[in-house]
Amino acid sequence: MFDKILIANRGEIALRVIRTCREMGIQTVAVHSTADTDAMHARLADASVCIGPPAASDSYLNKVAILAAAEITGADAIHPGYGFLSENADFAEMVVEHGLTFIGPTPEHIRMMGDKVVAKATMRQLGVPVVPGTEGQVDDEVAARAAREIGYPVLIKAVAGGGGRGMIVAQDEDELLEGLQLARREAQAGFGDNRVYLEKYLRRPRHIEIQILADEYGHCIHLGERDCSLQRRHQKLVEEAPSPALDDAGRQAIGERVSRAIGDLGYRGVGTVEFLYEEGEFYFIEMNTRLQVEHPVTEMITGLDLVRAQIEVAAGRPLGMRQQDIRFTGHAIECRINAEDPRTLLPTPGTVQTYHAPGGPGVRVDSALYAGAKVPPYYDSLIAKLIVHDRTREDCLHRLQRALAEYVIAGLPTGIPLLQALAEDADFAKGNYHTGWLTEFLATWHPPAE
Ligand code: MV4
Repeated sequence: MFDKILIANRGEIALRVIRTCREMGIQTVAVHSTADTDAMHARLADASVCIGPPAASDSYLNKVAILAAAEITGADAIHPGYGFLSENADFAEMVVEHGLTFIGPTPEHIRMMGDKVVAKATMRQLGVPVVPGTEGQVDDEVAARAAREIGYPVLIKAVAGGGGRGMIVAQDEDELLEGLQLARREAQAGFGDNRVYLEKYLRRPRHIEIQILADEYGHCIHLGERDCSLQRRHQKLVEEAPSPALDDAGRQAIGERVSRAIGDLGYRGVGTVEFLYEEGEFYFIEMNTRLQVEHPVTEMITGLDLVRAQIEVAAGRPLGMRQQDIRFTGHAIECRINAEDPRTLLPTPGTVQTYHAPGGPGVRVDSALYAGAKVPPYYDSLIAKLIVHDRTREDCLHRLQRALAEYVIAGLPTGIPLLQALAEDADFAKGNYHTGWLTEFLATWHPPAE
């Protein structure tokens, strides 16, 4: 097992990793920018190294500075958290070349899943259902022919895109030809790669993702799904497990397909296989090769520690459990608390004046906040995750309402009022929502007066 792990991240996820390392008896090294000198992750780690100025490109994305920090402190592995360098195959490669372990999949698997077209073709060959569409990039003529076959509306996607960037819907051939031009221009400007492909456009899908865990000996298990349909501009706001749209048989069917495919790939680590789900059908869209923000909902219903599992398989240990050992218990919901205006999505950085986190049965808070903490303007606006667990979805919602009402974060505006409105919404209570639902909700919602 590793003696010392460097965490190449900040905020709540850096704390999350430090906590598991401490339980495993592994020393931790934090890295921080000059804006994060007093940040909780830098204080909580056994050692901490300043790696550069505030801008992420100079600090948390600075590969050389992070490797130097690992070298100086004698770390033997690097945990990338999520975001930043977590899905950067070049960084993973550099880590390995320096004789360290990257706590994640191999650079080859990261690279494979980073190319959305390769990812989709690979998954299709492995028997995972994908959205009908073109095999790869298309010119105008091939696109027009393919679109007639697929049926309009179609969606134009950038090969190098992902996360919803660079997608254009076309209702007919005129819109298609126009959209292809625009999509190529945007893809070239955004990703330096103008290739685009087509898919059948699903109008009101849910976003359901399957959590997998694999060791390097070809064993792979699934840990059920998370329903992440409550998002806006591709920013998830609420995630839950199990999905209100799935039953046990449906879960088992897709879970087995996915875990067989990922096992066949020889993938090692945790991963998330993302699907659109509409009218009882799953359609693969992407695979994330990192630990995700919403991993705690899976931890709550399985009782597992996914960071511990990541560290163990990265150290070359075989999985300590089989699929039949996994039991799903109760229901979990995660709310992302952002320091941003929920209407404009503009960040609202500042200093936390008063802080009181909820607690009690079935309540978990993952956050690096404290009274007096500064929320710098340079990074993601996620400042806390509130996760609640209870026996049924209905009880879980009541617990969520109770916990949100307890939460005090004074000094800067947060998304808590919006989350309270969602937790009391009748459609949400029924589980009746899809990926367009939150945008529709926000069109009529107004923040309560102070
Ligand atoms: C789609 C789609 C409809 N049809 N693909 C957005 C993020 C990217 N990973 C895939 N996305 C979508 N792909 C087809 N063929 C609708 C979306 C989409 C979406 C997906 C998941 C969660 C939220 C979303 C919000 C808008 C659009």
